[in-house]
This record gives sequence, structure tokens and C-alpha cells, in this order.
Amino acid sequence: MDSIVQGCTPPFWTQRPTFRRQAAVIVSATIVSLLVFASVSSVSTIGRSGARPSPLSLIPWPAKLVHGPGVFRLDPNARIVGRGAALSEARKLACELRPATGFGLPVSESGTGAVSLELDPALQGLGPEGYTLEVTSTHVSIRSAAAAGLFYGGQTLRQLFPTEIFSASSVKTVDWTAPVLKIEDRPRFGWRGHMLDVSRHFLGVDSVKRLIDNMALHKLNVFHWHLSDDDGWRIEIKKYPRLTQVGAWRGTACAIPNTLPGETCKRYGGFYTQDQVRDVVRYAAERHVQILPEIDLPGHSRALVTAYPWVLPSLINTSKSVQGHKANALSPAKEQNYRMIEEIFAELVELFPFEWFHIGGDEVNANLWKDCPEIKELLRREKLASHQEAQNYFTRRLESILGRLGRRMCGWNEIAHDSLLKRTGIMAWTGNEPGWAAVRRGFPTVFACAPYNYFDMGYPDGNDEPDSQVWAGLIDVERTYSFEPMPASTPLSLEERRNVLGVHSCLWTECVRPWKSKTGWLEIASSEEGAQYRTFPRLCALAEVGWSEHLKRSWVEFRDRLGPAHYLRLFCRGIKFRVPPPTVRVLARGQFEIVPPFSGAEVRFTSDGSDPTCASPLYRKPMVSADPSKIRARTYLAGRPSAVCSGPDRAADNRPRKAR
Ligand code: TNX
Repeated sequence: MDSIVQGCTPPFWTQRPTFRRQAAVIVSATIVSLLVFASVSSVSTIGRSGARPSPLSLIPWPAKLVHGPGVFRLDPNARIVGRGAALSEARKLACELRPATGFGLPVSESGTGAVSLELDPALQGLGPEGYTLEVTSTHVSIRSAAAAGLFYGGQTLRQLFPTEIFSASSVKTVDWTAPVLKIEDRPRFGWRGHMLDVSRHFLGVDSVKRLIDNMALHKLNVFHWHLSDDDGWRIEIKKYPRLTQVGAWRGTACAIPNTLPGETCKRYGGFYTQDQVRDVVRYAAERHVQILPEIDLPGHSRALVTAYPWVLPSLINTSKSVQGHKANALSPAKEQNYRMIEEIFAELVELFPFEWFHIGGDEVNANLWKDCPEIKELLRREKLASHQEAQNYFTRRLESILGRLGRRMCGWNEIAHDSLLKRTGIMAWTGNEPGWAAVRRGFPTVFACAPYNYFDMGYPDGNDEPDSQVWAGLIDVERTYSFEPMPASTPLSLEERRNVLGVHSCLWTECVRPWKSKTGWLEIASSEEGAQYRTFPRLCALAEVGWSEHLKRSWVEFRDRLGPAHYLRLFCRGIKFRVPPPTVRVLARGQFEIVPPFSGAEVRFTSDGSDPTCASPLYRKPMVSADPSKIRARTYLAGRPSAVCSGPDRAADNRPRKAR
């Protein structure tokens, strides 16, 4: 039976009239910008075969791809067929292709169609996320051993069509063709994740869903929801209502004061109800994204502690955590704390079906525990030699609570200790070394290495851009792309390498808020836009690190797939991504060269020290200047300017700025 509208939840924002209006503007800007690109340069990417130019800009790049001659054309009468269990994936694909094409794309369970999706047990060797995609001049076939693979085949197919396929409203001027080819694909890692901190700045359900949607199109499959921290508790817990009544709000009129730099709000905050969380979990599952909840314990707990002060040690001192908070860690010696945690976790595991549960465990200020008699007594009774061992004891207790609740615990690398079960997971954030150490000790480990994958760090050439963290260095897209959890030099045995679950990026949101540049070239209108600006395009690089084989990765090829094609996809989706600026280099005898951020980028420049505008000359080739230090350049992408590259040789500087 045909089903045109039933059967999937379309990205909900495609239904919003304001977004549709915005999309119409975006699409026309996109077309104008493509014309600019076409006239400025011949945009051509060299395919992996090396032999022939390829217009393909797939991100992440697939494992095997063979080109054929000709194209497939999606026509208005096309039908999508999904037999049996493939039907729901066929419906999702149709939902994703309808808005831009404006075609009905009926979905059926039998018969023939222009596009077919099929479950095929013979493809088990590709794993549940692997798939084959064959495009002939008349037909597209996606096959996989499991639903996730069909979904990812569909994501690849979307990227084979012109970039406007990502528009939220119909684009009449485009011929919906995809090149004839065969792809066989599977991910390198089973865990490809991204974390969003909603405690420091709160992002509502719609923003979270948009992020999940954008993760899924990059084939990321774990959304890590950092739901509690010093600055706010963000999820309704029925048994402990003060967690959100008190813990979700900060400001001059609240029990939790303003603390983020420059913050002067009266009342700021928000939280998700359990019904909202169920809805988000469902939405993510439809996109094959699992949600990893994090409740950060025993440190980073000012919000919890303010709501229920009895969780603190009975005697505390004035010592401070890394972020400067006093009294923000629970006592590991109070039995009622473990009862409370078990009751909170019991509510949470009902909401989050993912096998993993994150308990934080980072940056605990153990000095806070020094003077407390009940903690001294705990050390004596349990023969714990230090406050670190007291944290290990606390973590073990949480591990058994989660075991009882049917979940596997994971936490930041500070928790790694041999007394934990080897089914517990470690998330390495301070560098690759703690990750390798955990792997060698037998822990399943996810690599979320700050100097590569912390998107709250600034961009290296970020003039007049939003405030950022710098402690782990400045991180450009190339740096994220260069991330490798298992370089050839890593002394890990084959057996140990199996413990590397995958890769992960993090967006901490201390600095994520609306913002306007001094010279007016950039306006970040909301916290969501702030988050997007930091996340994209670095997340695109992380996606390829997680999916594509290490030795087949090439930065230059990736860079030219990103620009312009993938940027235009992000643009069509309304993402406030960061436009990459060019670099100015001085050559001999006053000659200068401007290096575009990708082949064929529209770069405009001035030579008198003023900021370039869209009317400034287009850079084409090296030139001579009386004073190269006055050269200023910026990229324009779909009409959006980048930051100004001011002067020569402002190369990426990834040095850490401040020790933690
Ligand atoms: C470290 S990474 C933290 C966060 C901060 C972040 C800022 C980690 C486990 N803890 O609490 O927000 O740095 O970059």
C-alpha cells in the first residue's frame, strides 16, 4: 500500500513556516553562490582513483566506491520500495527527499520502484551499519543486513544529489540526478559520538533535535547529553523535584548565583520534562542515534548540592574546584547519597534505553573531603589510602547501582582504576595517553581528546569571533581531521585495539551564547547558533575520522569535499556554520599569496589594511604589494563572510594556552 505522509516523523522544523521562508532565501542565495563559484573557478575535486575528476563530495567518505558512466534521474513519479522490515527505512528516506524535490515519492512494500531498500542477511559481513548502494541509470538499490545500514545508505544517496536536496522547501530549478556508481561501505568505529553540555547554557528540545538530525546525516550514532553540572540540573526527576525547581535556575534572584564570566542575569535556566526526553529519545532512535545521558558525580554538582545540601560532607572547607566552585562535590561516605543516586538513576534508565550510562567523575575537588570526620571514618573502615581512593570507592558503588539497573557505566578518564569491572567504559578527554592506558588495562575506551575534539576551543585564525576556551589549544578543522586514536606508532596489540570503541567530540557551553562581532560582520542570534558555529564544520571532520579508514583519509581531499559542496549542504539546512578564512603568505620580493581555504573558494582582499567586503577585488593569483602587512582577506561562501585574515602568515597555532 502506498503511503505518502504516514510512517515517519519528518524533521519537525521543516514544517515551520518561518523556516520555509528562510529556506527560500537560502536556496536562492545558494544558487547565486554556485554561479559565483562556477564563474570564479572550475570547481573540480580529484577523486580517490586519482585518474579522473569527480564531482562527488561525500562526507564521510565511503570504504569502496567505483564510478560508472551516466546518471540516475529522480523523476516526479518515482516510487520507493522497502520490503518487510525495510519499509520503515524507505519511508524515512522518502520523507527526507520530499521537501526539496517537491515529489510525492510514494512508498510501497512490493512491486518495483526507482529506489529500493532491502534487508539482505548475506551482507552480515559489513556489520549492522554497513551497506551497499548501487546507482544505475534507471534504478537505485540500497542493501544492508540491518536497518541502520539502510539508513546510512540513504544518507549517502542524499549526498549524491545536488546540494539543494537538503533544502527544507521545494527547489524547482534543480535536475535531481545522481551519478552512476557502486558503493560498499561500513564504519571504522561502532562508536561515533558527540557531546552537548546543556548545563552551562540550556538548549531547548527543538535545538537538540536539530543537532541529532545533523549528527545523523554525518553518520554519527551516539548523542551524549551532559545533563547536570555546577551551573544547572536539566532533567525532571519525579522523586527529587527540587533538582529542577531549584537546580535548573541561576541568577541574582536564585539560590544558584550567576557564575559564568560576565553573567548578570536575574534568572536563567530551563530543564527537560520526562515526556520531552522520551520524545527526543524516540526522535533519535528513528535516526539510529543512541542517547548517552550523563549525570556528573561526585564533583561538578553545585546544582544538585544547592537543591539538596544534605548530600555534602558534614564538614566542608573553602577549597575550590578547577572552575572555582566551593562545595560542589557529594560526600562519598553518606549512605543516603547512594540511595538518592539509585533512585535518580532508576528514573533515568526508564527514559534512556542505551546500554551505557555516563557518571562523569571528572575534576573532583577531593580537598573538600579532607576535614570531614565521616569521610575519615570511611577511609579507615574501607582501608582507603587517599581521597582518590575514596573517589574510586564512590565510583565502584555507582558501578554496582548501574549493574543492578541493567546498564554499563562509563565516565571520564579520572575514574579509570583497576578495581572497576572491565565492562565499564572510559572516555579519555585529557589526551590520547590516558585513553591508551585505559585500553591497555582492558577498559573499553572512547577517545574524546580535548586538543582535537573540544569544540569549545577557539579557531586559530578567529579575529573578532565569539569568545572561546583556549586551554587545550586552538583547533581548526584540519586539526580535528588529523585526530587519530590509534596512530601506527601506538604500542597497542591487536587484542588491545579491540578496546578502542571509537571517537567523540564535545561542546562545553560556558561561552556559547548570543554574540555580535565588533565590526558587525557576524551575528550569533541565539545559543543554538553559537553552538552550531563552534560545532560545524569541525563535526564533519570528526564524522570522517570515526567512519572512514585511517590510511585512506586525506586532508586535502576532505577540505575540497567540504568546500563548497558540503558547506552548501549545511547552508541549505540553516546551520550557522563557520566560514573558513583564507591565509595570507608573503613570498620573496614583496610578493604575497593568499591561500584559499578550499579549491575555488571566493576570496576577496584589500591592500590598505581595511576589511574586505563583497565588492573588494577577487583574489586570483600571487601579486606584489608595497606593504604586504596591510593585506587583508576573507572568504565569501553563499554570501556569508569569514573572519578577516589580517596580515601574512597567521598560521594555525595549536599550542595550549593555559594549564588546567
Ligand atoms: C573540562 S572535559 C571539563 C568541563 C569544562 C571544559 C571546558 C571535562 C570532563 N570537564 O567541565 O566545561 O573542560 O573546556
